[in-house]
Amino acid sequence: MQTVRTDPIDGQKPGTSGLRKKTAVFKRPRYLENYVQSTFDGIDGVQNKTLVVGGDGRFFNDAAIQIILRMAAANGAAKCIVGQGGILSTPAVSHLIRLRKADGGLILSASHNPGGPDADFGLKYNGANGGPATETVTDKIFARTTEIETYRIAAGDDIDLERIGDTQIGSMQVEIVDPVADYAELMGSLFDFAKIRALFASGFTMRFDAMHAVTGPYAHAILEDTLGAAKGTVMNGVPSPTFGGGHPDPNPIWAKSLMDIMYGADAPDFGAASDGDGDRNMIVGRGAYVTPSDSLAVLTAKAHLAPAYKDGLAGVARSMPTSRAVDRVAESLGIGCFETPTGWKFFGNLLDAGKVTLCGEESAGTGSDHVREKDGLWAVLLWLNILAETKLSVADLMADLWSTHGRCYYSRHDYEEVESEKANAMVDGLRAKLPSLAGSTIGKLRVETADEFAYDDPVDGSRSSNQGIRIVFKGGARVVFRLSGTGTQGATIRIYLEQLVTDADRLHMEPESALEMVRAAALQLSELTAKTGWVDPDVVT
Ligand code: VG1
Ligand code: CO
Repeated sequence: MQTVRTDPIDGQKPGTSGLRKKTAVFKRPRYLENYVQSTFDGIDGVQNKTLVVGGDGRFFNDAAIQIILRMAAANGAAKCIVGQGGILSTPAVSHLIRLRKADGGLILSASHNPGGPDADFGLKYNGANGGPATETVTDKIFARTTEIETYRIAAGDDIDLERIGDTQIGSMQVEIVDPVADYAELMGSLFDFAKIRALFASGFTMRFDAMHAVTGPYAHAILEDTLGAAKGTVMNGVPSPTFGGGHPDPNPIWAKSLMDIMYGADAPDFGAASDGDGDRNMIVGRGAYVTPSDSLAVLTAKAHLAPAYKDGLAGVARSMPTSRAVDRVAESLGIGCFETPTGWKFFGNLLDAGKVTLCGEESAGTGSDHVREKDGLWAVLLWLNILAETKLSVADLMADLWSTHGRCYYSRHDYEEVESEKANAMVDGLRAKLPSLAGSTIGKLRVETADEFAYDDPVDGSRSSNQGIRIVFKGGARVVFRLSGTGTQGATIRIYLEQLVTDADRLHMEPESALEMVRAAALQLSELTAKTGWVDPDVVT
């Protein structure tokens, strides 16, 4: 065991989910070590604790795990449970923490951000409920990064992460587990696998794009080996340290090859993709892309068709920028609908308190009370269960949702790597205008309410302020402005556009034209171009 003298680091306050930095920053001497020690200190030490450790397989995953294990040993942890090869998806970590009653877990991932020596790395801590660290814990970890003086690490050789079974580092036990088995069993307990197997046996076809990221082994085992989907259903199914040089973000831009298949001749019945760490999902039918907000609404409307949710839902929650489609479904079901700040950590209390069963975000995250993270494959399996029960196509299910509840046209525009001062100036400008906006007319739209979202947690009473600027217009339009908390360079401005349409003859328009008026109003209000010099977004989803 060694105690190494060290200095405070520019840890930066961990963002929407953990700390993300360029890989080169994490590889600086003592950087990872300082952050890991700060994390251990921030959770009041790991003495006699059991931790789950795993990551999405990106560059530096395995080397970082060896350091974390030796530090856990030197800090007195009783045991670490590690995915074979260092691999565990985010939802699989969440499940393992809960299943094994561990004290917490460390997930090595920068999620959908690219991986590699010149790309991004990340580390997040999840607590004993399996969910992301709360704001309070995050603040404590951050505080330690600014005052840290020493870290502890055990000497010794690397351990073999490939060999399933038990080893020791000093007096700490290390158990290497199959990353897929427990997760697959959980999925089998939630869904009607026999029905889904029968669906595939009847000729139903699917493509699942694992994007060279962590869900490959999970999707092979569950979709192909267990449910009988044809070999080749899973594409890009082997995790790669650089995600095949790609950007493992499941949206129509970065999963374009899947989109081309789904909109091409001979498209399969169903398509889906997941992200770097396996917590996001994209759903697309034959020629029918489903926005994540609409997906949450459909799943809410039909979840009772799957065994785990047959008695109905306690309630649902969505992040504030997520479209209000699910609110309309929840209202018709007579269940509660909560609006939380962006990021999964805010759903944890609602799930733990039994107030909600399903949660979702516009950024392709959907999940339920089976774990405390969003869960990409879970969402895909719930869709499959619903398709198997209803025998409808994805396009039919969408048309049904829209004709019953109206359609919330939706789009997010991202402006990436904007200079931070300019992005902040834009937000400050908007903030200053808020008090005088209600009742005014912007372009062709009349403002109903304008505010900056603050969240009062109904369970623990904590307040989270400055969670995005939202402007609601008469006639069902809304725009939200926020700065990303997951980027590693400059600022990313996100503009979220929404327009509700209930006229039967306007339910199948191009989203761009349905959103034209609210987009114009958003640009006028924010003075985006004048304030930042930007005109067109980098990514539109
Ligand atoms: C983004 C998404 C947010 C999500 C977060 C983490 O955050 O907008 O909805 O919870 O990523 O997801 P931001 O602050 O950049 O908008 V993941 O899959 O990266 O863990
Ligand atoms: Co993710």
